Amino acid sequence: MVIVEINNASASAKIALQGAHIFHYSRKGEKPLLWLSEISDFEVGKAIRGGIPVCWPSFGMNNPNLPQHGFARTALFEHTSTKELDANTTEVILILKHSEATLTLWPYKFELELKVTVSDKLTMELTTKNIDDKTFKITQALHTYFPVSHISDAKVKGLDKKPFLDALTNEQLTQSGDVVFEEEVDRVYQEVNSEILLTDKDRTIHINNEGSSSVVIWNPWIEKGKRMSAMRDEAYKDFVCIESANAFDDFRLVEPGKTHTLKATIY
Ligand code: TA6
Repeated sequence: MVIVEINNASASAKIALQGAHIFHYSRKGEKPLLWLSEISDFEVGKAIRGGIPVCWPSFGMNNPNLPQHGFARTALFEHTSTKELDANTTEVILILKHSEATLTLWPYKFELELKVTVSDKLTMELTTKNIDDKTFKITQALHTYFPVSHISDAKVKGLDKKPFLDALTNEQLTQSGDVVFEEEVDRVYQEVNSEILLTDKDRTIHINNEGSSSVVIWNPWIEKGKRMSAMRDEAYKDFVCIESANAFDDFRLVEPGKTHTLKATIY
């Protein structure tokens, strides 16, 4: 698998061209900010388990005609540029364009760009451009896997009183207090427009999203964890997914010639 490796004065990162998949980011002298399964395959055609899968043009099974989480996470992106903006900041651009294969799955002409800025923060800007003559609908996510000291220490703050869809029961509920993990959690929070924090014993991770009002929180817990591909049975204890999304009702319509950008900054 071809990867882009970045090392500057403030951080390091690794991005696979398959899926524009960032699978490592850490600030100098700090622990990695992304969780990566030790037994992930790194096999062409299979999504890497961990890091930041790009789910596009459909989140989950929001478009039942497409594979789960869309096709971008296993498609080969083109690495179009790397710029050293200063000693602490590197910008990488990766692009995916429609092809015969994508048009068979999803009949629209598009250009999808992921701009990754690596500094003391990691910033992703996922821009969808419609170069077709018909409007299309997208749902999407930057499906980030964050490592935690232990799942029972993890708390997600910033979602108190937010409505959410419980994807396990299909119920529409309202959050009360922090999100904690004592069982399988698979929820789509709505109307989210401020910073989210993930805390555990050792640190606080900040997540800021733009161009999005939905955030997915996921941990498979014990039983689903055992069924997940490319993941040890006990791995559910080690990570939480906090996904910067446009999911379900937060879909976006992109008109011909127009763009939509989903931006996430984490540190
Ligand atoms: O975003 C949460 C979710 O859709 C879960 O339902 C879950 O199974 C997961 O993503 C991982 O999906 P994957 O297709 O990568 O196995």
